[in-house]
Amino acid sequence: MADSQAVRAALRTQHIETPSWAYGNSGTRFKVFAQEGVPRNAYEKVDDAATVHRFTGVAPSVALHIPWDKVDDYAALAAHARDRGISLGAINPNVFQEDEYRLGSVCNPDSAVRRKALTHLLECVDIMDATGSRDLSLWFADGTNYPGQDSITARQDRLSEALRDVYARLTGDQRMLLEYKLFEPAFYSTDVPDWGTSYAHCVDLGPRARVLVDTGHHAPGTNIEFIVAFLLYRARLGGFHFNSRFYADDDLMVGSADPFQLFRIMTEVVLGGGLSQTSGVAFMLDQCHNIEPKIPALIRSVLNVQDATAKALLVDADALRQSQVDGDVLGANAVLMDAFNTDVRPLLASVREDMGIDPDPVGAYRRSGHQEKIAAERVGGSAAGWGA
Ligand code: LRH
Ligand code: MN
Ligand code: MN
Repeated sequence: MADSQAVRAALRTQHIETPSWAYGNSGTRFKVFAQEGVPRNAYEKVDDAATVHRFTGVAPSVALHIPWDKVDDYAALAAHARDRGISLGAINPNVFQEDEYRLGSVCNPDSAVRRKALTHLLECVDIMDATGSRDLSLWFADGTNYPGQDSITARQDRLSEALRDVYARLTGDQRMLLEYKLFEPAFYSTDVPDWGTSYAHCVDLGPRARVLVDTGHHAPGTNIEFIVAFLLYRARLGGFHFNSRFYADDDLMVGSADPFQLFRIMTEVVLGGGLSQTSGVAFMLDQCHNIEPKIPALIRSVLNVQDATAKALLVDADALRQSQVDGDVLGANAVLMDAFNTDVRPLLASVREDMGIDPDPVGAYRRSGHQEKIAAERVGGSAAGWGA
C-alpha cells in the first residue's frame, strides 16, 4: 500500500481485542504469582481493558471467558463497558475445568457429560445475545492420552453433533470460531489438533463457522503464514489469538520473541484483504502476564501487532507482484525485507498524535500513575481462572 493516507487509515481502524483473563493473576502449573492492583471481578477487568484502549486507541473490546467472568447481568456488564468507551467482544466458553471433563467435553464417551458441555455452549450463545457479542470462540481440551483409549472417529462424530447444535442456535451476525491446538492437555491425540480439522468442520457447518488461529498452538517451525493465507483465500479465517511462544503454548507477549514471524503473518493478512472491515478477521490477544505488570504488557502487545501491521502495509504489492511474475526470487524477497527493515516508529507516533493519543503509550501509562492508583485501591485481586 503505497498511499500513506491509506496506510494511516488502516492503522487507525485495525482493532485489537484484549482478553479478560490476561488482566487477572496467572502463572504456570507450578505457581500463580499474585500481583498488586489486579482486578477483583469482571467489571474491573473491563475497566483495565478500557485503560489499554485509552492509551492505545485501537483496543476497543475485551473478550470474556465464561465462567471466569460470570456475572448476574451480562447486559449490565455490556453497559459498563460502553460507559468506559469499549464493548464486550468474543465469548469463550470453558468446558475444560470440571471433573466430569476428565475424558473430554463434547467428545466425551458419556452422553450425559456431552449434554452438560453442550448446555454450557448454548448458555454462552445466550450471553452473546445479552452482550451483543458477534463471536463464540470455541476451544476444546478434548483428546486422549493413550493409544486405544477411545475411537478417534467416534470422537469426531460427537464433536460434529455438538457443533451442529450450537451452530443452529446462532442468529443475526453471530459466528462460531473453532480454535485448534496441536496438543495439551491431551498428549496422544487431540480432537481439533490442526487447522485442517477445524476447517473441515467449519465447511460442513456453513459460512458462520470459521477457523481461529492461536499462534501458540503449532509445532515449532510450522509455517503459520501459509495457514493464514490459505484460510483467507477460502474466506474461512475467523481471527487470531495472538501470543508469542518458544516451546509450547507459552502465551507471552505477541511479537516479543519473533517479530519477523508476526510481520510475515500480517503481510499475508494485508495481501489477502484481511484488514478490510468486511473480511471479518478478528485480531485478538490470548496471553498471560505472569512475571510482568499486566496493563503495560497488554499495551506493549497491542503496539507490537500495530508495528507488524504497519510494516506489512508498507510492502510494495505492485513491486512484489512484478518480481514474482518475472521469477525474480531475490527481488521479491527484497521487497518484503525492505518493508520489514523500515523503522515504522515515527509513522506510528504520528498516527497516534492524529488520534489524540500520546505517541509513547507505554511511557504515558507509566507516567500516568494509574498503576499505583489501582494497587492502592484494589486489594485481593483474583486469579485469571486457572490455578486459583
Ligand atoms: C487454550 C487457549 C484457549 C483458551 C485460552 C485460555 O490453550 O488458547 O483459547 O480459551 O487458552
Ligand atoms: Mn487461544
Ligand atoms: Mn492457548
